[in-house]
Amino acid sequence: MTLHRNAFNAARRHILAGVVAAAVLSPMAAFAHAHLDRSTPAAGSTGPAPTEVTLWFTEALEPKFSTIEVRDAKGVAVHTGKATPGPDNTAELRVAVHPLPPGRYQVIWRILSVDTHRTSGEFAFTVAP
Ligand SMILES: [Cu+2]
Repeated sequence: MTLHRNAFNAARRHILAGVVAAAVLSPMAAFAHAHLDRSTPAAGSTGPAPTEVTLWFTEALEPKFSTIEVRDAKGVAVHTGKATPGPDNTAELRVAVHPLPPGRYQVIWRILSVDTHRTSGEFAFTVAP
């Protein structure tokens, strides 16, 4: 009897695992990967020095596994600390930057979206003199 019950439980666990896997896998096919929707400063823009760089994506992110780097024209990192999620938007990621002198800056982002897909990209903005 115990044996039967164990076998039954094992079978049930197996079916349950299948159901969970199906539930996890099916939305993946439906969702597009997270792409950069917009940012401040905007890609290609010229303007005043920002105190932080904020990126909004097309899908929710896993902030722990997502990064933003900001580098000056010499490739020196000018961001301070780690990228953090937006206060009430799971598709938002921001990073603070040191006071930025005029020049061109590169933003390099690597993110893990909640559908477990990794995407990355980069863009530049310019701080006006
Ligand atoms: Cu995806």
